[in-house]
Formats: sequence, structure tokens, C-alpha cells
Amino acid sequence: MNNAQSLWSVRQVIGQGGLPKLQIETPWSEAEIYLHGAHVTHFQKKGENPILFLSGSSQFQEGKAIRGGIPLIFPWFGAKAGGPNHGIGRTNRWELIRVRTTLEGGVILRFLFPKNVNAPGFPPFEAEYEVEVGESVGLRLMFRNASNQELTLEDCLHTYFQVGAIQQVAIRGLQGTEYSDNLDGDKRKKETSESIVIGSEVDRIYLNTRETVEIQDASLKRVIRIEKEASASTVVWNPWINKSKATSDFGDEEYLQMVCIESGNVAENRRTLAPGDRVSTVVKISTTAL
Ligand code: TA6
Repeated sequence: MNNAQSLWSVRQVIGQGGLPKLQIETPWSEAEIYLHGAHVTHFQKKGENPILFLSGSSQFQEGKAIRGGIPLIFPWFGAKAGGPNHGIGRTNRWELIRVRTTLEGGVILRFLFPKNVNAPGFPPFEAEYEVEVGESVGLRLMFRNASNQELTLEDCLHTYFQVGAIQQVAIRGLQGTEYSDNLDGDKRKKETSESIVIGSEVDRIYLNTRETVEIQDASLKRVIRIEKEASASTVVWNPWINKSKATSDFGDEEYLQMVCIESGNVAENRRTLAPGDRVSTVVKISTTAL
């Protein structure tokens, strides 16, 4: 499929594990999205390094999460008795329902979460997801409470970013915010650093922050900007050595080339929707030279 006016193209091919994959080309960039989890696994601007990390050890099979790219997390974040870690969004096949051109000549793809999949303990809800591919990547995760009772849910775009060397990366934009430290009994702590440098395992939920976060990568000589709307939580995660070795779908050394900067509404930032209400989470990922 392509559109003469806008020079973009979208092709469906057979991806890893025999899963259907969309290959997107635009005048500025290329991207790949698996229908499985509506999972963006690749985004790269022409002449630059890939922006998203994808593990060389990732599984590609129904019911399993792809390791890397942009996993969709809802309606719960983390562990839940009776359900998979991080919810049901990333382990089900979504349907591509619309493709349209942007004013700039890029392309927006819209996906529908399967309506026959229910989350244990949650009233019925609908989810749709838009991915805009152009000079940057735009993400919009949308929910509607399709029940006649209140719906309280967490959501998160669990994005894995590619970096040159993690010890040469500075993460900026979180100074002055509070975080819950998953490695220290979820203790609440204050972020005092203007630039966060990662030299060990980090697993933090920054709360009540709507700020833009930047990944300053001295090795790849670029800045990745993560802007967000309607997102009050930012999660920062790097598994470091021991957790990498203990994770079968993650290479032992891959922690050196990645960091997760995740945008959503989790923990005390979870949101409650009245019957029929709608809510979105919006993220824009862009890069500039350093
Ligand atoms: O976002 C950080 C986190 O919650 C970590 O605690 C770690 O579990 C990570 O997500 C990956 O979870 P997954 O279920 O994808 O292995």
C-alpha cells in the first residue's frame, strides 16, 4: 500500500516467528510494527542509528511479549495474581483498522485491541492505538470504559531505547521529582540529579511528573527526546548484569546498549474512568544531534 501524494509505504510481511509485521517507509525514516501487541520493534531515521533497542534473544510467539521496542502495558503495570506481568496489551494480536497520511507526508497507523479479550478483575473496556511515523514517532494509546461501572487502570508505553554505551548516557528532566524505588522496597525518594547516569541496576517509577525526558548519548552523539501528554509517570529501568543473565530473552551484555524510559500512568497515577469515559496517553519520540 502506498500513497502517491505522501511518498510513504506500508507493506505487510512475515516477520520473526512467522508473525505478521508491517514495514513502513517514509521520506525521513523506516519503522516496523508487529500486529502481535501492536508492537513497534524498529524506528530509524535515514543515516542514523536505530532509536529503539530490540533484544537479539527476544521471543516472537503468540502469548509471549517481544523483548524491546515499545511494549504496550495495560490495564495493570507489573505483577498481578492470575494474570501475566504487565497486563494483556503486549501478548495479544491487534487489528490494523486505518492508515492515513499526515500533513507533513508521514503516515499514521491505527490499531484496535481485540474486543473478545477481557482482563481478569476489570470491567469491559476498549483500547485503540495510533502510531505516527515521520521524522519522529508519535504514539497515542486510547481507552474507553465500555461498562456501566467505574474502570481504574494503569497504562504504560514501556519503551526500550538504543544507546551506544550506557555509562556514557545522561538522563535529564527528572530532577526534583519523587520516585518509588523498586529495588529498595518501593521506598519514596527524591531525585536530586540534573543528569542521571546509570552504573548499576535501576528500576524506578517517577511519579507526578509530566516533564520531557532527554537521553543524552555521548557515544552515539545524539539526544533522544521523550515528550508526553496525559502521562503522570515515567519509569526508568536498566536490568544491569545479574538480571540480564537471569532473563532468558535478554542477552547477557545487552544492558550496555539500552535503557527503558517508559511513559504512562501507573501506581498512584493510575486513572479512573466513569462509564463511557475515554482517556489517552500520548508520547512523541524525536532526536537531535549532540
Ligand atoms: O518497567 C520496569 C519493570 O517493571 C521491571 O521491574 C522489569 O520487570 C521490567 O519491567 C520488564 O518486565 P518484563 O515483564 O517485560 O520482563
